[in-house]
Amino acid sequence: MKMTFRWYGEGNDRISLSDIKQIPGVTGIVWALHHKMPGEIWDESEIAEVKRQLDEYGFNMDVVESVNVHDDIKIGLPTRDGYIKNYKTTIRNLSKFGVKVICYNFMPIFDWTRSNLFHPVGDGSTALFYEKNMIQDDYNAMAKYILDFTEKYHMSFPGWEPERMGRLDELFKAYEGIDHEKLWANLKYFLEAIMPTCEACGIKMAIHMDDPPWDIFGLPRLLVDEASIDRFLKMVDHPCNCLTLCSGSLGANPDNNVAAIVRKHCDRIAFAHIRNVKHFENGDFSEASHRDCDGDTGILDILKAYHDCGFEGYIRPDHGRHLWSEGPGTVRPGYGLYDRAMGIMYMLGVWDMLDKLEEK
Ligand code: DNO
Repeated sequence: MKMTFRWYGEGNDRISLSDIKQIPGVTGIVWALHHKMPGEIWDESEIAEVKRQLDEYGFNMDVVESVNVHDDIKIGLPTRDGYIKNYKTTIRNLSKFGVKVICYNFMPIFDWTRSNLFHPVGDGSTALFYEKNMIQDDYNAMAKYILDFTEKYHMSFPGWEPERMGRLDELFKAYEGIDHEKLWANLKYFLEAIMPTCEACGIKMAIHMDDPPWDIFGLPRLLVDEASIDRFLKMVDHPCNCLTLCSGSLGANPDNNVAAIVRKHCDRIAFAHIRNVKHFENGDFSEASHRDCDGDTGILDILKAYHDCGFEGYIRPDHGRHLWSEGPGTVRPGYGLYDRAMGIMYMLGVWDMLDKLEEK
């Protein structure tokens, strides 16, 4: 496996490349052009600038997260073909700089959704939290909570662009009538259109799991469990049609056995997100440290499954808690430095030991 770290870019992340360089084992930066709106072409000159920055520290830029998919593609509007054409141009431009994996999602309107960004964990740290009752009908209240936060602290979250969030009612109207089957069909249309470009460019499209893995606010969500992953891979059975297997997204549903999914589909997992989640009886969940016993995701079983399968793809610690000096205004929710760095050391510790045991 190849260890990576997500970085939001110069001027957009308080963590520096020099900070990341000091974490053992990281070879690549998971990056994106975060100022781009879904549907916009990523220009070569902009990609070249990021490459220059990463080269200075000897990091590769093999994985991009995310090139967001325009709503018209997800809804299946006639305008989708123009946006798909742009997407293909972006794929070609990225491949010129050696990019190998594009992580994206096909969630309608919202990306990951939480009710509290800084929930006390109990030891002085805070973490992202999902309170089931808070995410029921009032999508405007939930979006307002997130947007007030991003506005107050001058940041934006990928997938939560204020331009899109500012017309939520309009977006919900546009998605009216898009049920699971229509969304599956639109995903198939998109993938079939871009697969030849991906193949020619040597790029794998790695879909992110839906987070949380169930419908929210009446919007359908597709990548939620083993059966839907089976369906997805069969639907477009192409080696460039791959997964970003996010243990925390899937793990929010206690019925999901992530390690079993790894063993079943390891050859189609291009990118592994390792995140730990702790469940509460009432359906709420909190994110947790990467240590196995701090959550219910089965981090050790998952790492063992990747190791047993000889996983050679990219991996990164996903959300971490906010520690020590990290809090609102000083850290991107879920993307602090310390807990993710500790997550890497935990994962590498487990991995190195598994290597050693194998040698015997
Ligand atoms: C959460 C991330 C996701 C992911 C997108 C990919 O923090 O893992 O937001 O980047 O869903 O498009």
